[in-house]
Amino acid sequence: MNRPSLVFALSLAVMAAAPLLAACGGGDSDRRVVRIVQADDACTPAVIDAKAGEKLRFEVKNEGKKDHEVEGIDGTKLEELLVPAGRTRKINYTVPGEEGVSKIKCYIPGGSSTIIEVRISGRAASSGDDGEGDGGGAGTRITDKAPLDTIRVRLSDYKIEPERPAANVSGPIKFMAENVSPDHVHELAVLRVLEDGAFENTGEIEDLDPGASGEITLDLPPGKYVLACVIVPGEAGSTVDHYAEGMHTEFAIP
Ligand SMILES: [Cu+2]
Repeated sequence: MNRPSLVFALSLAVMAAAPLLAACGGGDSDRRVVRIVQADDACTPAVIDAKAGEKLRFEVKNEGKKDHEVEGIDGTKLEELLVPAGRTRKINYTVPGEEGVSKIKCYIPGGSSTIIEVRISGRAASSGDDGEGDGGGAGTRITDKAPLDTIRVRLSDYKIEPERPAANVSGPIKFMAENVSPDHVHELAVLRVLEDGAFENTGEIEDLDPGASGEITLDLPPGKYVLACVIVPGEAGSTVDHYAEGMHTEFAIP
């Protein structure tokens, strides 16, 4: 997976571009711009070197034909960001203050994925903290409206079983997921199937430990959906791709 020469070349490209981009960045001018390019088979770079406490601005360019997402995993505080095919979106990220590795998952829901490692070294000479990212994101159908229907979903190794294959109505639907696995973390992603077959990730109950439960209410229009666990190798201690192992099932909103 590691291709040092490619990563090095991309790092040079980022360094060359940073001053130009920073010059018109207004309040974000103190952030180092890091470009992430999404293709339908993988994202690059696979490794980003950063200083502890450094302020970054990811410019995520989707050069593929399918919608992609990026999100922090295993404790990385980077909210989900949906990048539609052909678009570029930006999100700010402040590197943790200690040495180590932060992981960012770059993926097509139900498709290819890349775990990008942010390798953190030393300390950056920086001051202040303007908080987390400013990007929009996936999961924008999360609502606090009162649910009109509730669906219980059982997560196991490696199956995803809703109590019914469809909701009774459209609108705010509450999903209650229980991970009955004795030893694996699972999650529930509610993916809306778009006309071209791509997925919109409407919301997720993330990283449920063995035996844990969680819930989320999503305001869902009628249509075809897929309930899935999108944990990939390298995420949450997993060595397998949960979607590929069978953790997806069709669901419908009437
Ligand atoms: Cu899973």
